[in-house]
Amino acid sequence: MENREIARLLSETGDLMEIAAEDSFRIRSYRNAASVIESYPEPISAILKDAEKKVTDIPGIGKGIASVLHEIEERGTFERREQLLEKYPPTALELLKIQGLGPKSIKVIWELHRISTIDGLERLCQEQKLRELPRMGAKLEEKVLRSIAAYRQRTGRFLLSFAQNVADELLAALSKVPGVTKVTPAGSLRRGKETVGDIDLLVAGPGAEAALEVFVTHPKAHEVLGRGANKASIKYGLEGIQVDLRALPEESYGAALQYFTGSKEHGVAIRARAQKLGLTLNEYSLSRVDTKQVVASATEEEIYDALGLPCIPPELRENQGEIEAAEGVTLPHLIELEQIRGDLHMHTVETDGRATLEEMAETARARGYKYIAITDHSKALAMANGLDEKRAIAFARKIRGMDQSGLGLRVFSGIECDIRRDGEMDLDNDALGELDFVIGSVHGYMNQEASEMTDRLLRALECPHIKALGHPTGRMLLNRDSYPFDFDAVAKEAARCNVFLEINASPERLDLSAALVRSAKAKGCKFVISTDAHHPKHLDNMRYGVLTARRGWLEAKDVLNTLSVADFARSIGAKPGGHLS
Ligand code: DGT
Ligand code: CA
Ligand code: CA
Ligand code: ZN
Repeated sequence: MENREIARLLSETGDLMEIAAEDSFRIRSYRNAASVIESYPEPISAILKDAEKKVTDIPGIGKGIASVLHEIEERGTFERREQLLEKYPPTALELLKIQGLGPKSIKVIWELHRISTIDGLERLCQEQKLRELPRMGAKLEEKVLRSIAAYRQRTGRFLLSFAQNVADELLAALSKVPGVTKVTPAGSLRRGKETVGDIDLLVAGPGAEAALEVFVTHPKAHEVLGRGANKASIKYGLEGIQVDLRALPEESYGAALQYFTGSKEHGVAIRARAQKLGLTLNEYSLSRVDTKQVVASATEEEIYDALGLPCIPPELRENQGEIEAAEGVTLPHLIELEQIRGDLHMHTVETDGRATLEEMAETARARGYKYIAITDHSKALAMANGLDEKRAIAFARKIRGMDQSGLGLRVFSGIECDIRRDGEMDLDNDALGELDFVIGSVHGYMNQEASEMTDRLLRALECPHIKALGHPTGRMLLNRDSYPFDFDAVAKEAARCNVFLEINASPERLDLSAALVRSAKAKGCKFVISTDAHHPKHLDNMRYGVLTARRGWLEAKDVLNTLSVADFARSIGAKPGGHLS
């Protein structure tokens, strides 16, 4: 079993234990083990099989969890989990995804009404019976109904990073098939959309048909939904994401790529443009309507060129003005991953990160970065052992006095300072003033009224030391929407105060969204793209942040962390010290 699957079994069991109101310490040990295993570099099942190794040597894995792991390795599940599943049906876990309902409520609903499904819960609310349960009310009932609607809308979609990993596994297998000359993702994945409904892959070359066979017989193709002469669809892996593969002749690859990349709206607008030019475009070619002569088909560049346009980057293909911009030669020079020179949001073992400053710096240096900012949490996040004023000042001084020559890049002192419920920063100005890069973020009290939240954010922007607004809307993809607030007012104020808006590259957030990035740019905002890494490998998520920035039409000059280290230090007014020699 893969680490990801083991982690899922453990964390689900943690959720079931919470519904069962078990000891919180034990619940935490399951969840903690799940998170350790999920990011563990080696396959846990290999360690379990290896007589010379012990899983208990992994930090976060105690004896109890170790025996659970052995049981999972042997029979794919474990006793504690089975007992809980007897008591609470697995559908109860789905209820945890409804905002407004905690494990305790789910337990009560199950015990009093034997309801464990979303449909059942919806009926309960419609019959106004939820409000009669202890500590619930009419307001909660309305909230739950709204959450159910939102949940239904987002289910059936997957995070971009998840889809990318699945695509990478399949692309590796397909590109090995003899005679396959091209394999590419298309659809929303290629456009870098933050969530993906299904994965669309294209393959070309004399080996394309053989590739179809490899595809439908792939060990993780748990279900074959359809198989034709030149296309097939499967459900992949435990999560059952759908993947469509199309086999194409090489000469129509460009036309197919253009067609299946979409978006549908972009495709419609492009075909209308073709029509005006006396041309017709489909997934095989662009050709003349009158003579049927093929004008272009092998590459996307040739197709756009024949339509009098430069090739429009996939991230912009949403019919949101990109065709007009291409026509007027005003398409932006979109930012590229290689232009990122530093990462300005990351956590270490000082708070809830998993690695030391040195380990984070080394991974960042290996990526070619010239600088990073270490931004651990502030004291409001007591669970994460957040820094108080004293520790924050000590950290700033340590960085300033440090000989950084061995690190190979410059480390700036920073903090992710909590924005308290009233908009006051969690640390005093004396402490914040010592740090080079202060991010202000909202982590709690997210259910305030829109006006209250707006005032809270506006007030935080007045803090003289705040440099960036972290994950500005608080959304968690497929999980939690933005808290309500007046985004335009906050963006305008951020532009006025020179506070950078963060594009948080964590695949669960991608916050700001592309649409808000574009709207904030129009208001004069500047941005920072950061990973919020809690582990060195999270630094790799930068690409998702850059994709989101590209979908928001950003250029390198809109993004703070494309600056050279000297320009960056100057622009944030960094204190001297921490020099490389
Ligand atoms: P998704 O899968 O919901 O995240 O979004 P897409 O964009 O990947 O959509 P999908 O998988 O249904 O189709 C892939 C592409 O194929 C889509 O972006 C454009 C093209 N396409 C599919 N169906 C249609 C259609 O009915 N009309 C047009 N014009 N294009 C279509
Ligand atoms: Ca798709
Ligand atoms: Ca599809
Ligand atoms: Zn945060």
